[in-house]
Amino acid sequence: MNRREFLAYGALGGGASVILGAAEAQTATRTYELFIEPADVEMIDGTIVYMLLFFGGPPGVREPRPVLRAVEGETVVLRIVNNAPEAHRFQVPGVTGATTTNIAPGQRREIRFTAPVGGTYIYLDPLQAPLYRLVGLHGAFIVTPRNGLTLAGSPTPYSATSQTAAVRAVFDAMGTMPRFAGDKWNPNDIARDKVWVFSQTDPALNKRVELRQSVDLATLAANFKPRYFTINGRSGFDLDEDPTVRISGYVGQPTLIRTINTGLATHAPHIHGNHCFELAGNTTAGAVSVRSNVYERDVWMLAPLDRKDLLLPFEIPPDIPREAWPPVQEPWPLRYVMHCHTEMSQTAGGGNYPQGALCHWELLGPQRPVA
Ligand SMILES: [Cu+2]
Repeated sequence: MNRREFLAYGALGGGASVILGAAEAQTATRTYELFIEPADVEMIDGTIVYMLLFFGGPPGVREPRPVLRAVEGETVVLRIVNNAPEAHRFQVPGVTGATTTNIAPGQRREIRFTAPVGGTYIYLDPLQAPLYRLVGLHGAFIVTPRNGLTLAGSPTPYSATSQTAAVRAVFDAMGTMPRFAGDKWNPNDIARDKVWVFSQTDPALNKRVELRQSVDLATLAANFKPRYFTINGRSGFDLDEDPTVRISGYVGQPTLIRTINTGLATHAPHIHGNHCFELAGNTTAGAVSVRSNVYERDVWMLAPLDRKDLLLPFEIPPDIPREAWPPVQEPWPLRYVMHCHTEMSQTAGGGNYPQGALCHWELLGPQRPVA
């Protein structure tokens, strides 16, 4: 082990969702460096937990759990260095070529693969699954479509070849129908494209890995007792102002939320104030599955390794009577909770509520100010 990084709570996740790889236009390649390393991570209650994390980003950048982004068809070059004391692997499930064999301690590996169709993917260490993924070796891989426009010209997060009529109808409705007056979804506005990686941590399991004790994979799930439930590595009060998680905007600014569950517990996120449109999920083989029937979700199920993309429409909250809109006595912004209906996930350290996986979104005003 070269060294062990200490991650104070405030240092986690900031800005990670805006990292773009070093794009070389002529060759259409995108290069990232990933370092697999131990870290001492401070949880919301001050407890220090041993984790194994991916650090990195474009060459020279070093963020914990970086969000990797690429455009469909680009060649993605990953330079992976294992600075952990045991062997690890890298994989993007469902993406051809995005996998390594064992990388021994101190070794580096370079892989190249073609970015698949637009959508949300997970990268992780598949070795001794689910062990190393639970101990922290996971992250999000986001692919932007080369052509994401609908037939009517509305931008979407999905490649024209994988769009469904139902998903096209949602994006064509934004900014067009009275119910969704305002803007189209904007793929170039990073504030309208959120990545929420839900994960769970059992410090006792991490401790066993730190001490290099054996873990019985057959009984791991039965013995897994998560005490921390995080989104992008944070929980509770620390999520309140996390720029990668917080959603803020005016009525008429639809926002994509890419939700991922890298843990072992099933989540059931619930957003108050608006219903979300469930746009896409994943097949069991890991491919992107764009929905042919788009449901309005109050709560959506997020099983282990699920990825689900939801569109928060930023419509006028339907529980406010139109005669009372816009409110004059309520101060702006109007804030609505996002919590998870798997109740234990709302706690930290064995019961501290509400210090788990919950946050809010906010309406800054009835419409975007004219620039
Ligand atoms: Cu609820």
